Amino acid sequence: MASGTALVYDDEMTSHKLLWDDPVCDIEVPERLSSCYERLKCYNLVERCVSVPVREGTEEEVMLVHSSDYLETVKRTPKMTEEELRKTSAGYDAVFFHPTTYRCAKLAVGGTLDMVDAVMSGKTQNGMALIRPPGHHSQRNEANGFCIFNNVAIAAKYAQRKYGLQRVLVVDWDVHHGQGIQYIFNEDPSVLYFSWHRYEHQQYWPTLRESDYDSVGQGNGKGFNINVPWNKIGMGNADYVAVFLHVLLPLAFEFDPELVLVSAGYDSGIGDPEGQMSATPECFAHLTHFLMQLAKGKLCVVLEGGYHLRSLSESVCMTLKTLLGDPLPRLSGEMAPCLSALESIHNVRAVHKPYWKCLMHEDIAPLQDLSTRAQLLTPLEAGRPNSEEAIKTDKFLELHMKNISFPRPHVKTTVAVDESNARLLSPSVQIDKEKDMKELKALLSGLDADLAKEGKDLNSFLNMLAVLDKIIKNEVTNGLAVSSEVSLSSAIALKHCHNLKVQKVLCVSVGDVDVKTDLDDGKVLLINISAKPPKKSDTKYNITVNWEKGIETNNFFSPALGLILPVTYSYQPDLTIIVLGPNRSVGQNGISLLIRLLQGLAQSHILALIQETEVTLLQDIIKPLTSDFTPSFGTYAPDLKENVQRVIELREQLQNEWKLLQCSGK
Ligand code: Q9C
Ligand code: ZN
Repeated sequence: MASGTALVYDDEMTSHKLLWDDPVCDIEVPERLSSCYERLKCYNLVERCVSVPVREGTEEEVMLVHSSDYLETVKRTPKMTEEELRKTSAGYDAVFFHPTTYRCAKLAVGGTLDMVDAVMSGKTQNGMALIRPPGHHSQRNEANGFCIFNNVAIAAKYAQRKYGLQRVLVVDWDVHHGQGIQYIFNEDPSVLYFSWHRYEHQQYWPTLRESDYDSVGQGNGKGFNINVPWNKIGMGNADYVAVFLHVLLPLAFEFDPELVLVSAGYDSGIGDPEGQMSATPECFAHLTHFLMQLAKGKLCVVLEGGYHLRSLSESVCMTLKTLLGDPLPRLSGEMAPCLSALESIHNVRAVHKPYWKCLMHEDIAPLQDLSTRAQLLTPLEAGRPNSEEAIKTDKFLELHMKNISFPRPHVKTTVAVDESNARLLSPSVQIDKEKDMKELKALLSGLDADLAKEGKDLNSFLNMLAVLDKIIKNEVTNGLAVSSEVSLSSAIALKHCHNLKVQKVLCVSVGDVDVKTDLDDGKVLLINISAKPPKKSDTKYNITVNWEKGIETNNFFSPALGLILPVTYSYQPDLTIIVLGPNRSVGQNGISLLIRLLQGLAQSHILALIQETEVTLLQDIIKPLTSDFTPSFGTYAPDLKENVQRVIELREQLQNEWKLLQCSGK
């Protein structure tokens, strides 16, 4: 199994710079690269990566995407005088050439391809390339928007050529539309291109009609181009997460890519003078974490834009930390998407419904008329209140990063099981029998459970508490315990969390599990996934997802992405308990996916409880809890209609309470 993270960086790419006055281009500075690297060093991240040297991309590689005429033009620039460089630059929109530009652009391509090789060969699991000049605006015959060669588009073609890949996903989270990538793959169904971008009803650069949500691709490529236009500025964490959960991820899991490339521009982050958005650095940790669940974890992140140096470098660090498998910081801010974002989400889902099975059963209202809508909305008005942080972003970020930094536990997973599974007891948990037994008895009496348990049962509760304590103390990130009675075990755990002042606990159970708790609303959120219809009606904090096992399908995407994650990301727990009982209607892959996705919450703190009778599951639970695992889903099978309908019903019922469930403006 591949492990490790490739890091591509070379000082030489700082030599490309603007030699004359140009207010359009003067934000694309060499310090963009050096400040990222400095910050990575501050967080001791560089030494944890596999350093991949850059090389020049070859002419052949450049010509996977670009015309030889264009290549020849760029090739002539190193010998030009400043006057000639200016003239050549002026021939394009928002571009500058320097005598070293050609060399740097080749290094950017080569560095990106080296990273793709590291990941595709299994030398590393994933990677990040800190390069410039950026690429996503550049086109077959032209440079555009600071971009010379289209690094990511070349990487997609290269990976397909060299490794025979059938499906590559390109996620462009830069705040500008990567129209270059859209054009290159517009008729190509083997590359799924996703981009969100500041659009303001075509008022914002590059002011193209084809950047709107109704450009879905052409010919064979219909359905394989996803545009999410932002029609207001100020989009933040909730808006970004909502788009991932309701648009990108469902389609991406259905697409089932073999490699994911990210056009990672950080001008979509807070403080950026171009983007004017408000997503904080930790948001990029979560976006990265979501994408790590695709393509067996083969993920290559390539720098594009990002012009607020502090915001850029903190966000780059968050991305790299996540690639390295560190626990994720809590997402800050209220988890409610704004109306303008919901409108965009609705429109893109509506226009893609004909092409994707996962949208098939969704009852999506017709599109709003494009032309009248544009007149109703004033451009440049923030979709959400412009937070005070946007004004003094530097100061804000300094404080913010202090608040969200957290110690990295030395041990990731701890396991407590009975003797028959003793080989799994590593690292084992220490139990202070006397003291812990007293504690357990006190907990049990509060739960009026039958105390006449045989010793063995009490032992399993003691084990569970020992693991739970380690998690709460942050000595380990997550842990697992086997129990003879998971329902009671869960109730004890919840009570114990309450006693230790853990504020909010999320408890997700699968199968026949009935967790009884007398704790106040809000302290615990219970979600049960069960083949049986619920006995009681759902409330905000007690939700039953009635899910029937489909024939030959392991598909659990729609409840995971469309219901459980929106609710739990809205709730923001401090600890997650996952309970696996008997008679589960969710398959192995579904459970792995759930465990992996829930690691985005509660700073990745998870306690997994398994019913004794289900120990055959043990390895399948331990693997996703430890970082060296990447799920594999196989060919997409559509959801059962009845199942999807229940998810939609629940979404409608609960979307006023849990705002991330919303996926339309109505
Ligand atoms: N009035 C990247 O982020 N702005 N490129 C042009 C013209 C150009 C951004 C404004 C922004 C280019 C990679
Ligand atoms: Zn950009």
